[in-house]
Parts: sequence; structure tokens; C-alpha cells
Amino acid sequence: MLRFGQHLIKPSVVFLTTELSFALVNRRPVVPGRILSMGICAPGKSRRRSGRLEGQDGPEAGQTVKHVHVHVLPRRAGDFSRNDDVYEELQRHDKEDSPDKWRTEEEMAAEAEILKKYFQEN
Ligand code: AMW
Repeated sequence: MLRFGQHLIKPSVVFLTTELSFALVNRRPVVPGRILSMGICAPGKSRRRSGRLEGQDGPEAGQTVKHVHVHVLPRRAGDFSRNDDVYEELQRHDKEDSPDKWRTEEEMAAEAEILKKYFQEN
């Protein structure tokens, strides 16, 4: 098991681990393919460029899990009628979280398998 703040994470939902970091699928993705990446990027490991980085540091800023992590949200043309509506959706998402809105472990593990394969092949 890996620890993500107050949560214990089952290996089945983790799709990538490096010496200093790991990445898992989100139990409640706002867009398809949303993932979480934790820890510190190991030097020399591949890094992807991000066009926009925003931080939420602490509960007052909306952070719900006390563990440094990065959300990766693959965006597609037209996924929101106004492009920046995703930020309102993210705020609502954390405020209105409850277990009945979470994906099952099986659903998460199935997505993690797809991503695992992708990272093995690329
Ligand atoms: W934060 O509000 O701390 O920036 O984001 C925490 C994120 O972690 C949320 O998107 C939430 O859905 C996700 N999350 C919390 N616990 C788990 C878990 N056990 N497995 C997968 N995702 C989780």
C-alpha cells in the first residue's frame, strides 16, 4: 500500500512508480483520464511540459489531501461549453465530495491498467 495523505492507496489503482514518486487514477475524475501524481520528480526521469500550473496550498485554498500532488486533466476541444468552466467544476467537485460519487475500485483499476500499458510502451 502507498500513502496519499490520509488515504491508503491500493497498488491496483497506481499506474506508475519511480524512485521518488507515484501516480494513480482519481476516484472522481472531472474529465476522463484525470490522474494524480505525487512526490518529487526524480532527476533524469521524463518530464512533460505543462502549459498552465496552479497551486492550491492548504485547506483554505481548497486542498483536501495533505500530500503534495499534481492533478493532470487531459482536455479536449468542447469538453466544457466555456473552456474555463473546468475551474468552477473543480471547486464544486471538492466541496460536494461523497462516497456515492466515487468510482469503484474495479473501474479505477481498469483505467490504471490502460495507463500502465501506455507508460510501458511509450
Ligand atoms: W486536492 O483537493 O487535495 O488538490 O485533491 C485531492 C484529489 O484526490 C481529489 O480530486 C480526490 O477526488 C482525489 N482522491 C482523494 N482520495 C483518493 C483516493 N483514495 N483515490 C483516488 N483519488 C483520491
